Amino acid sequence: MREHQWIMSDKDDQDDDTSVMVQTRPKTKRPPLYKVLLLNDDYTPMEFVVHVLERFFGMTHAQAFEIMLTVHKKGVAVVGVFSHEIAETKVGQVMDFARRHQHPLQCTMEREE
Ligand code: TYC
Repeated sequence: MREHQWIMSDKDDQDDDTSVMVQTRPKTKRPPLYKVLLLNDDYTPMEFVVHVLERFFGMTHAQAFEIMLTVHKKGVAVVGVFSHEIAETKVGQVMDFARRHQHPLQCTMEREE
């Protein structure tokens, strides 16, 4: 139904002005999604990153290890895609957990195209 369009005919227009009322699209726009990104650094232990991915992103040990290695080699990886509120919560949880353990691990979010 996203492509549906209509133009209200004059006889259905209740007010007495002469403007043309045009509804171009039904209002069904989905909210934007946000990628949560994990960044590499030289100091955070690999096992800590694996633990973060298991704990906050529900990954298995094998999945977490694979993503951790991708970040280690490429510098950054998407670890999940969420609504704005959930993405903010995940970033906060990771940053807080890393800070409490005195690791410089960085986690950010980015709006999806
Ligand atoms: N590069 C880190 C090391 O060699 C490991 C690491 C991986 C750090 C992923 C951060 O997001 C990260 N200990």
